[in-house]
This record gives sequence, structure tokens and C-alpha cells, in this order.
Amino acid sequence: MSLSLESSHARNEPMTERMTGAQALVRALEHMGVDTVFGIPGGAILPAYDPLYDSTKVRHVLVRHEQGAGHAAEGYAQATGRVGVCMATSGPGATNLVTPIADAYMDSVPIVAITGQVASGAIGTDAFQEADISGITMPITKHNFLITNPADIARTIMEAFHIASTGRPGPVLVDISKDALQAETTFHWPPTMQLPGYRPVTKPHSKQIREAAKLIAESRRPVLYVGGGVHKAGAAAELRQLAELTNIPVITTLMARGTFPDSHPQHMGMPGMHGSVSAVGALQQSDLIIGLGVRFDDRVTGHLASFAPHAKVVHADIDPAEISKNRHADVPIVGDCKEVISDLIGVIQASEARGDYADWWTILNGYKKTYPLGYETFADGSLAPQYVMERLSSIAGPEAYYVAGVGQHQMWAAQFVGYENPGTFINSGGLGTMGFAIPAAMGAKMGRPESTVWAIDGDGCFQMTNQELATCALEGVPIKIALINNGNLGMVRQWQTLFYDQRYSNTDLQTTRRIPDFVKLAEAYGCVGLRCERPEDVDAVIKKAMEINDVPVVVDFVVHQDAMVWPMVAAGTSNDDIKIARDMAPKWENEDD
Ligand SMILES: Cc1ncc(C[n+]2csc(CCOP(=O)(O)OP(=O)(O)O)c2C)c(N)n1
Ligand SMILES: [Mg+2]
Repeated sequence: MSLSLESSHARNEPMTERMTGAQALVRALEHMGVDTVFGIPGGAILPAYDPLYDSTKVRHVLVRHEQGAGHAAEGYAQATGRVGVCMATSGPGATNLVTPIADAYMDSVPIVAITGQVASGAIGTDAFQEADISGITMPITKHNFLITNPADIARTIMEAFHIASTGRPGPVLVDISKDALQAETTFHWPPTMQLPGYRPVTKPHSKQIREAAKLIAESRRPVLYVGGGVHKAGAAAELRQLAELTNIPVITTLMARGTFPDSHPQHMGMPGMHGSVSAVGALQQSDLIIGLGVRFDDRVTGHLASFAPHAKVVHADIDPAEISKNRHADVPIVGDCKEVISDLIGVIQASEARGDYADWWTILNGYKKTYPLGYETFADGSLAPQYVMERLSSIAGPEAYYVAGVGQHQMWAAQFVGYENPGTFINSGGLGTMGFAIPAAMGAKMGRPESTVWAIDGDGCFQMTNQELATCALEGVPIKIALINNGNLGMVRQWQTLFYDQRYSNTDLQTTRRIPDFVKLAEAYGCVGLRCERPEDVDAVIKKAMEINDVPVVVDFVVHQDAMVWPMVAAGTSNDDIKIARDMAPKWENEDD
């Protein structure tokens, strides 16, 4: 998958025409190859909705909440590798986009958010529905623009798509005043971009690559720490080649699940707070971490000072600001992961030097064997959520997309679904946004209509954005939702169980009283609603859901409220103190053995 837009540029013949700013906006979107825009109209953006009505190339999807538009754009972008687009009016429309914009910023998702602004003469007067959205989103956008001159619209749209999709991808906001949309202008295409200071470095420095290869050959306990940047660079195939060439173990972060196949013998699992013992142990005991498209996030490192204490670090990222931000890099490499990995492969292949990792593999295979992921089943015959994930994974298979909300269900989706293909697990990693799953699944399905898309959502998350089921039903977007209904804000409850003496303050959603009744709610939205409460019914209900492809399906999996996510590294503690169950720690190999 590549984020290049060059092919759509090449198709465009030069043209000049008189039209309104609003028409120029729609025309520019068409030229950029946009086929789907998610949004809701309102006063300031209304001029743009008029020419949009006539566009045969751009499909506007009327969502039920602007937050849904933003997450749908993210889901679309992540499933297709193209830029996702959302649109909203000024003031509350724009502020409702703040959460998905922040989400896209944290997870480096390329989206362009277009907002209407009050007329330029009224800006700064507290006009009706005025919000300084470019000011508000300054710290959560890769870049943003406020346009008051219609002549700037076409060029700015091209620049916005270019910035969103090149270098480290991210959200770009384009705020356009109502008078700029209404006024006449001359539309030129293609415009000339004016981004003199923007030149992301993609080609890594060859000296740094040689240094990295030298450290790899010298190391005894290396680990490839793979993050979201590898898939974004379209480098999953190169990663596999590098891993197999060197025989180095691979760990895939929450944002990289699927970038390296789970079934591969060199895969150690996911690192971090709810990572596997083999992945966390590999990091902690390594003598060399090769970080590719990662940011040494606190959820991965745990207590930073005790993270991987014996490791040297090679850190490759397209964003120089990430390198040595949290952990000092002995060999910093700025560049696109595809180029970095390809160059590394070239240097390693050309040299005789190879590391000897036999002892390392003995230790790691021991961890894998002794501490596989597991879970508790319940004597009362009630449903374990992890079992639902295992069966879903097996029945829907690795070709499907899985889009998670935030909470325990997200972690179980990361742990118990088997990912074999890059980009097939879509979730809110950096911001941890409840309500992400339903609209993001909608966007993913619109981008990949031929694929099965399962949202894995929590009962808490689902109640934040389930209104987009109306959008899905009306627009013909047959997503499937596995609702993991534990009746609680489960992840918060888990922390209350472990760290707050089981004082369950405000985490009981009381869904046991069927308020709401999720099956009836699904039906009210024109979807099929199914319920499953016992392990013996799981396969049948998933198979039934797989057979329904004309409308969305919601399966209310009523699960035990006490299921917990293990392993766990408690926040702020060392990865060395990972627990595989309450008060149960793994036994580490002595690193000097
Ligand atoms: C918008 C938002 N508000 C609050 C939180 C804090 N939070 C994290 S997980 C969680 C519980 C999620 O509950 P549910 O969707 O039922 O998932 P479960 O953990 O039960 O699987 C909460 C409240 C958040 N991540 N996002
Ligand atoms: Mg819940």
C-alpha cells in the first residue's frame, strides 16, 4: 500500500475556468480522485453542499454526528491507504471533528477535514456559530489552513492532500470562510503547490544503515520492534524478508498487528501493557532493539528508566522528532521504512557477517511455550469474551478487517484474533477513543466494499457512536458488529478491581437490565440484531451473521463481567513486573546465563 497521489495528478489535463469558490472546492476534490466524503451540512459550509449535490464523482455520505464523519474518514484511509475526507460546518460542526482529528494525529492517519467558517468580515466577532477551529486544532493537526480568498481554494486542497499523505501521514484541516465559498474565482488545475519548507526525508543515510547492519551482526539478542510506520510505508514484505534473512524475532505493536504474520514462527506477539510474555521478555532482555516506525510509547516501554536496560537502539522513523524522544537512539535513521528496510537488506546481503542467535531463540521459544496467551473460563457456563474472539477469528478468517473500539474488548481483539495481513486490524491506539469502531468500520467497508468488516465494540463504546448504524443501513454499508457486552466500562472496572480495592465507582452501565436492549436497538436502525449468551451458540451466531450481507448485523454477545485482560504491566511499573494473572509473574531467564 502506498500513499502516493501521483497517478491522480498525471491524469489531470491543465484547465482554467470561472466558477465559485464552492465549485472550485468540489472540482479540486474530484481532481484529487476523492470518491467519498463523510459529513453534515450547516450554514457556513452550505455553499459547498450545492455543487456537491451535482458531483457524479464524489459521493457524500450523510452521517449522524460529525465525530462519525471523522472516524469514518480514518477507517476509509486506513483500509485503503488513501486520504480520508470529512466535512462539517463552522462552530459546533467543526468542534465535533476535534476528537477524530486528534485521533488521526496520534495514529498518523492521513485525513483532510474541510470546515466552513463564518464570513471573513465576521471572523473574530463571536459571530453565530463561530469557532476558531484552526486555532483549536493547531496542536492536533499536521498542518491547517484558513482560507478567505477563493483563488486559494484549489491550490490549498492539493497542498492539504500532499501534506496529509506524504512523510509521516496525519490530519490536515482546511477551514474556508463562507464568503470565499460564495465568491467567483478563476479555477486553475493543476495548481502549483507553495510549500517551500516541506520536504520530508525519505531516503536514509547510507552510513547509518551500515552502522545498523554492524550492530545487528554483533548482537546476540536482537529484536525487531515493529510499529504502525512499517505498514504505512507499505513495507510488510520487506520486513518479512529482513526478518527471515537475519533470523531476528519480531514483535508487532497494537498499530502493527498483521504487519508480520501472527502464524510466523519468528513472531513473538504484541509488546506493552497487555503484551505477551514473549514479546515483553524479548524487549527487556534484548541487547539490540531495531525500532521500525515506532515511537517507544509509554504503553510499550512501561517505566521508561527500566525499559530494555541492556539494549542498544537502532531507531528508524520518517519523523525525526520521534527519534530519541523517549529512548536514546545509538543509531538514528531518518527515512521511509520501506527504503530503510530495503537498504538494510542490501547491506546485510552483501556482507558475510551474521549474528548467532541460537541461544536467544532457546530462551524466547521457552517463553512462548511456557507463557502462551490464555484466559479464564467460567464455571457457571457463561461466555468468555476471549472465546468469542477466537471463534470470530477462525470463522471470519484473516482476510476480514477487524475494527475495534477502546477497552478490554480492544485488547482481546488484539490478542485473540489471528492477523496475517497488514492493515487488517484498525483501532484507536494513541488517543484511545471510545466510539471509534462503528464509524471507522463504516469507512473501512466503504473503502473495501468487497471485504468482510467486523467491528468489535464494547457496550460503553457502542453507546457513544451507534447512531451511525442508521447511516450504514441507509447507505448500504453492511458491516458486522460483535458487541462484547460485559455490562460495564470493563477496562476501567479492571483497574478498579486491581488498584482501587474493588470499589466500582461509576463503571456499571446496568445493561443487564437491557437498557438499552441492543437487539431492539439494532432493529430500530434497520439492522439485524442477534443475541448470544452461551459458548455453545457462538459458532452458529457468527455463521448466521456472516450470511447476512445486505444490512448491518449487530450480535449482542453477553459475556461475563469479571473477565480480565492478561498479561498486564501496571501503569508506571517496569516491564519486568509483568503479571500473567493476578499476583502471578513469569520466571525470567537470568540474562547472564
Ligand atoms: C471518549 C473516552 N472516554 C473515556 C475513556 C476511558 N475509558 C477507557 S476504556 C473505557 C471503558 C470502555 O467500556 P466498553 O466500551 O464497555 O469496553 P470494555 O472495556 O468493557 O470492553 C473507558 C471509559 C476513553 N478511552 N474514551
Ligand atoms: Mg463493556
